[in-house]
Amino acid sequence: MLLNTYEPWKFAFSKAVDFDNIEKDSYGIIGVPFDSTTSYHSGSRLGPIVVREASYGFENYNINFKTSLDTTFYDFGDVNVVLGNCEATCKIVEDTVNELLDLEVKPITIGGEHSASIGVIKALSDKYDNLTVVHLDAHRDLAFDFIGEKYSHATVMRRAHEFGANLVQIGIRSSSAEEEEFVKSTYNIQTFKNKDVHKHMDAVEYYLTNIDAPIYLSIDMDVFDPAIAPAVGNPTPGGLFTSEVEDVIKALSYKNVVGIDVVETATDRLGENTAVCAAKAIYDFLSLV
Ligand SMILES: [Mn+2]
Repeated sequence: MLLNTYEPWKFAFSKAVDFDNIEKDSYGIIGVPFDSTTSYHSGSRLGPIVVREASYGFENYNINFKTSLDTTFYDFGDVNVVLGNCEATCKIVEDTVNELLDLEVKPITIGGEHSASIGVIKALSDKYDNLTVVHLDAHRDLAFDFIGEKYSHATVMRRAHEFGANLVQIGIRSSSAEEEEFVKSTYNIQTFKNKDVHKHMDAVEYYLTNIDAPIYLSIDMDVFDPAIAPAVGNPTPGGLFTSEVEDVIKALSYKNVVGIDVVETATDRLGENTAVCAAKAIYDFLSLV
């Protein structure tokens, strides 16, 4: 082959996009290069670039799961975000995801800050009754508003809950008193804290396997321990190991997963740990479905 086909701005193994012949029931990657409400470590607007580039480190055969990545998926590029305007960006993401759903393509979103998920979850909760969001994160992201803003990386799951989604929060190890009160006042938020995962992974898998609803998987990269994935908006010690996140993805691969996102990778360095782990989560999911 004389032509160089390495295309680092598209996720590795993705199929060339031909809008007249998009395969139904496939997956579609979109990037959301946005980080305007970040409160601590900024830089996740570069997540889509570094995560795609990191995807070229993996083999087509996935030895952990004894399977090859043969699922049809596309990389549609990045949405046009409105830097400085989270609400407008969420609306653009929602409209873009609705276009994917019209094509019968399930969204895989690469952030960007976690607010990238708001528009995706809005579109999916409009389409599916009883959507359940499986949310891997160090934080609950259940604040009603954050510094006066309703559309923020810290309010994502509160908006999702308002849209009618059930929540399963996994890896939690940081929260406010108000968020804990809110969780107690509702019936449809299930919590597995970081130590629940470390000590009782079988209980987590059992719970996930018994969900009888369309599932959306949202992975904030800060769910990993900072020793594994340090370049995130809010690093928090005591996080999950790579193998634990693999187990969650494996358990969900038997279910009706209607979309996923991997957000909060905040680095400008190619080959950085966090970007590699984020790309691996997407690669593992696509290998299993
Ligand atoms: Mn978080």
